[in-house]
Amino acid sequence: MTTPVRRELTIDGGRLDQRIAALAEVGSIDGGGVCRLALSPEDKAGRDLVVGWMRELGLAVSVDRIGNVVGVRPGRRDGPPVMTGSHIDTVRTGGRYDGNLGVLAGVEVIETLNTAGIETEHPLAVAFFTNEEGARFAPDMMGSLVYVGGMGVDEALGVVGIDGRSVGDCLAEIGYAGEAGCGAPAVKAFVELHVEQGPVLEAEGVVIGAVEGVQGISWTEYTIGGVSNHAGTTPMRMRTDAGYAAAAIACEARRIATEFGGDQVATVGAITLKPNLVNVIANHALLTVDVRNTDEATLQAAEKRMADFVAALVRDEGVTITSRTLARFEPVAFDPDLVDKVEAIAWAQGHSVRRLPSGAGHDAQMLARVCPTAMIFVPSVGGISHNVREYTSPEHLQAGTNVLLHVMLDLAG
Ligand code: HGY
Ligand code: MN
Ligand code: MN
Repeated sequence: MTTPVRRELTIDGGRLDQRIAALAEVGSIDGGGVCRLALSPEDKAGRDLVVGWMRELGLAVSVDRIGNVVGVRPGRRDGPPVMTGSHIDTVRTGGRYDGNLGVLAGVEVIETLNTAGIETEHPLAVAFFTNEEGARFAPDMMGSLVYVGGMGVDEALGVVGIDGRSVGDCLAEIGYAGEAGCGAPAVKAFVELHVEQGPVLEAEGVVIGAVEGVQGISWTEYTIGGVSNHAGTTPMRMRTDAGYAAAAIACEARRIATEFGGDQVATVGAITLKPNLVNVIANHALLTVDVRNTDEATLQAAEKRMADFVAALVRDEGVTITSRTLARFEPVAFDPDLVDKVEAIAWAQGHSVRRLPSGAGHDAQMLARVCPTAMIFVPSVGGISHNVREYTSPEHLQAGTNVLLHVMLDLAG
């Protein structure tokens, strides 16, 4: 069957690329990547740039108490907008597309409609949510979680990050401690465009991902206490080695993923030792474990396996270990009708399309709690992300943004 490619409104890919490049200049790091940790001066500069574009396009911009920014374009009638968006904060070694594409594609959709003089029945909105990454302040998707009422705004403002500063202080410092209550405006539907950040679409030569949901996420921080001692004189039987315990947990995380197989992933991304010296047995370790699975029961089994391992480590090594949950979100399924719509519109535009779950967390998984929500993926070259080498071709950026345009038009009437 030939695919019906309709003559239809298309976005301006060059303009989108220019905005992506301009935003990537803010907090740019070697290799073409970006470092704009949430609520940093670089995050502020990025926010100011995007808010400027929103205002130039005539959007009514509001900032809420956790710093979420929403730009609304009126429709023929009032009421909840059809919203798109994502995040512009990045990890320390971020790429220029993670989150940024979703926000700038939304801006491009608005400019395309303005230029074409198209008015929609329902209002449209473009948002960027505070601290999606969670790399500096846990949990991730913090701003959108507060937006949907999953976390109290005062609780979020009180969170202290990895550098000892609070969300509230840093938000005020960058001038984005807004007045608007969180969760306004209510949303009619939410569609987020994002790079896949994994290898699936590229491996299959597919251009558009109709994302069916997001896997469950579990982040735990372990604080390990040992006894510092001389690396040369202390017999092995007399050691209480926090460094060994941290390494053992990292190896168990890998064993769990290997033995569970399937979608199970496990990562120890951060380890710090004290006194962190070549000839001193560590008396302190701080590490994080990130485990994820598309299935909640399996994710819980992985968590229990790790908890049992840690208990045995305390018994056998004599170390003390305390744990703190940094983030815990169950798997989320997106709205089936909206996923169908994404798939149908991608197909009608002549793109190859396949359904898949998201391995990464996204703001959409939070908006799914309050309105029909879906995501559109475009391929990541080499499946690389959270890495300066993150790359998606201009053709694929354009394809994804055109699908977003028409999904939003379809929803907004
Ligand atoms: O961790 C994640 O999946 C997302 O990048 N915050
Ligand atoms: Mn992201
Ligand atoms: Mn990310």
